[in-house]
Amino acid sequence: MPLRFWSAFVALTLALPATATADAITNGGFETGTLFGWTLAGSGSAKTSAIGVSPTAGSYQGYIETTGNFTALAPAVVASLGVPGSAISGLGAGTPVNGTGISQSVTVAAGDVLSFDWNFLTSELSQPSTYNDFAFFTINGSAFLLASRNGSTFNTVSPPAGFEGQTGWATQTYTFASAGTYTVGYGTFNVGDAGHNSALVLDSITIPEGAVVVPNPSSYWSVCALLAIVVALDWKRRRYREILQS
Ligand SMILES: [Ca+2]
Repeated sequence: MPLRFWSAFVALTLALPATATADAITNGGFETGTLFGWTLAGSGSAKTSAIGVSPTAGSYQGYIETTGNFTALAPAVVASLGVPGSAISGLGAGTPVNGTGISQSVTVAAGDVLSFDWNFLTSELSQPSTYNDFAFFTINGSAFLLASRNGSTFNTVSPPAGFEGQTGWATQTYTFASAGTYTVGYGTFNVGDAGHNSALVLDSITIPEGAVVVPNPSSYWSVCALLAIVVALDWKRRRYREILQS
């Protein structure tokens, strides 16, 4: 009996399939070192801690900015994110001039939760408040303000090179009420002018899809082999008893 118990125990243990967590977001940690998986409108890239901000996970973080030769005019960024201009003006941060957006399409189940880490950097703090640069995220046509020059609190101690302050990392979540395919986007804009850089740094963008069963092919053969041993030993034991009784 003990032998059979342990054989069965081992067989069941080996039969347990491995599980892995799938994610609806592609390259949400930017660990490819690129913006692979994201549609870019403007000036953005994956950056290491060399920019003076450390990623919240891994070696890379996403970086999009408001100023520079490769930024795009606001209408182009807004169109790329798939949101109406009214959604951006509705944020109340001012009329955007130029900046950058990244986005990607995701398919989610009802109740799935988008989570991400963000940090807003700006060099507008020494400028008049008219220049209210801001950062936001978008979900299928709706926009949500993350930070602005006038509305956020900035840490101005040892700011990253080229900036006067940073909000520091914060985590934001969004729960999808209904299943479907959505565009998730991030953007940052200059307000009032096209100079004095601000940037939105992103990391650990994730929409966990729950545990997915990943069958381990070798486990089935292990189970078959162990069951064969159990059956063989049982047959041998019975046969031995029969011989003793005869
Ligand atoms: Ca990362």
